[in-house]
Formats: sequence, C-alpha cells, structure tokens
Amino acid sequence: EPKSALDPDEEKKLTGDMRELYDRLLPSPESEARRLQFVKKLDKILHTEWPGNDFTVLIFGSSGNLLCTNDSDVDICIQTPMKSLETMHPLAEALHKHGMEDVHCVPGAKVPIVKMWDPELSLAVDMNVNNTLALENTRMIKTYVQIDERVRPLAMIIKHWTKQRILNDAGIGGTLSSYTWICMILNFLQTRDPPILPALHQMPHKNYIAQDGSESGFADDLEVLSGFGSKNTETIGELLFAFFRRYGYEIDYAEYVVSVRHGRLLSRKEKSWEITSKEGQWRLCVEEPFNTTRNLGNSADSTAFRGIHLEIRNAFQLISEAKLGKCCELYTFPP
Ligand code: 3AT
Ligand code: MG
Repeated sequence: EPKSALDPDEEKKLTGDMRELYDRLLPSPESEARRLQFVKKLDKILHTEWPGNDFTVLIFGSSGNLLCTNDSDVDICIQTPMKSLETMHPLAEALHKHGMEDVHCVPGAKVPIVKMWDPELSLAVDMNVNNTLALENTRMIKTYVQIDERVRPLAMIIKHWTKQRILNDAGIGGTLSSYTWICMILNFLQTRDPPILPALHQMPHKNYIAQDGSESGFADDLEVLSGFGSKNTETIGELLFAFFRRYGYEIDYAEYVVSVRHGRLLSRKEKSWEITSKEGQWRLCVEEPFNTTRNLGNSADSTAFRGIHLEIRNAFQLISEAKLGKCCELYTFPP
C-alpha cells in the first residue's frame, strides 16, 4: 500500500529542494580551514608538552570522508609510540592547560576517547590515541562517496535528517551512529537495479593487514571505479524516496542483515545471527564491514528501533508528497 513511485512533478520539486539543501549543508571553506588549523595546533601542543617524541595527527570520521557539515565534530587519531598517552589522562590534562574547554574522558566507550571544545576555533573534538581501525573505514566511505556524484548529496541529506530527528546518537540515545546510517545508505545504493555502488571488498584489491592483525583491504582505484553507477539514471529525489521505502516497508528485519562488505542483504541464517528471543526480531542488523562479527545495529534495542522505524515511515510519507522541509523539521519533545 505504500506508494511505489513519485509523480514526475513531485520528483522535480523534491530533487530541486534537495539540491538547495545540499548547497546549504556543504561545509564552508572557512570551516574546512578551521579543521586543518586545529590539526596544526594540536601537533604543536603535543611537541611542546612532550618534546622529542613522535606524533602523527590524523583526521578521520566525517571530516575525512566528505560527509561533514559546518557543525560536525572533528574526529582525531593521534599515532605515537608513547604508550603512556593511551590512558588519555595526561593528554586530557595537557589539552585543558592549553585552553581547551569541557575536556573529559569517556570511560564507557569501546575505545577510550577524550572529548573537548576548542573555544578559539569553535570546534567540538573527539580524540583517541593509536586506534587506527577507524582510519580504514573512513577511507572506505570516502572511496564510495567519490564513485558516483549522487552519493554525497543523498548521504548528507539523510545524515541531516537523522540529526534533526535525533536518530543518530549511539551513545546515550540508544539510536544509531552516523557510521551505521552511512552503511545503510551505501548498502541501499549497492542494491539498486542497476546498482549505483559496487561492493569494494569483493573486487580485486591488495591485501592490507591492520594493526590489530585483522585482514582488510578493498578496491580503491577511482580511475577504474568512477562511472560504475552510470547505467542507473535515478535522480536524488527518486533515491531518497526509495531509501525510506526500503527501510520503512521493504526489508524484512526478522530475516535479513545489511552487508556493505558483500553488497547485498545476507540472511540471518548465513551469518548465524538467528533470532534467539522474541525481542530480537525487531533489531536492525548491520554487519560492520571490517570486523564482520560486530552488529552495528546493536546500539538500538528493540524499543528504540521500533521508534526509528516509525520515524522512517513518517519520513517516507512526507517525502512521497515531496515535503522535504517538513521531513527534516527539528524534533521537539511532545508537550
Ligand atoms: P558526524 O558528522 O560526526 O555525525 P561521523 O562520520 O564523523 O559523522 P562519528 O563522529 O559518529 O561519525 O564517528 C567518527 C568515526 O568513527 C566514523 C567511523 O570512522 C568511526 N566509527 C564510529 N562508530 C564506529 C563503529 N561502531 N565501528 C567502527 N568505527 C566506527
Ligand atoms: Mg564525527
């Protein structure tokens, strides 16, 4: 019963509105410059505090994968042989001393991180030491974004929608991280007919052994990859409509696992992620592309996911009437 396609004039309006919103979401050169300035500043702080040590400051997350907006945080990984920094406390102290505000360690996180606010550059920063895993998934996302020009506007708009509706806080909110949403978008584009994105892990590539010993690697030669989706002529408006239709009505969450690594849906059976409790069928399953035993959907329990699913259906309804503005309206707690 959900509408199967947009009317041509609605499609035109929606695509036009998306172009306009996308232009507003793109980070300004000034905001990009502030991010780079922060890297330089941090490098200087590290060398002042611990002279004679080796440090490499690397950007990952949305500041490195082409999907950030002006107000995205900066995700930073410090690579150093100085093991004592891995506890994060000396680092937090030093950063506070150099004018960072609201510096605090996040103990519950899977990887220890320090969060802070730089008042001089107006930047929120998440920082870790020697956790290089996320650098590879950042590079993977960036590669996918560069393959087809529809990926960036579509993903930035869907991310914007998740933020407005408060659906992207894997920590406190019990919803889904930006990274999980991005994997859902990539898999959606891999499974269009004809596909817009390939499965990079399934194409010939050089192997790469990550620092934790796990084998990773994916095809990354853009000369070969760009133009992959050109047989598909869908517009970004049609794709946004189809995205909400897919996750709102088409996927049987009791049966399937979203897999970017394989570029298709896997059955829960072939992953051995079968439902063990009644509650389990309502969980979203998204395979982490590098560490495939991890389910990125786990951050939302069944109740939280039911709420997310309702938000997706609500978005579908509004998008099927080409109401992009209404769809991306800020969530306010019901009075
Ligand atoms: P925002 O623009 O900040 O919302 P982001 O892509 O930077 O989007 P996050 O700040 O939530 O997303 O996360 C920063 C990076 O950390 C993104 C990804 O490279 C990595 N990451 C986040 N969650 C996971 C996860 N569950 N497993 C592996 N890597 C992750
Ligand atoms: Mg980020």
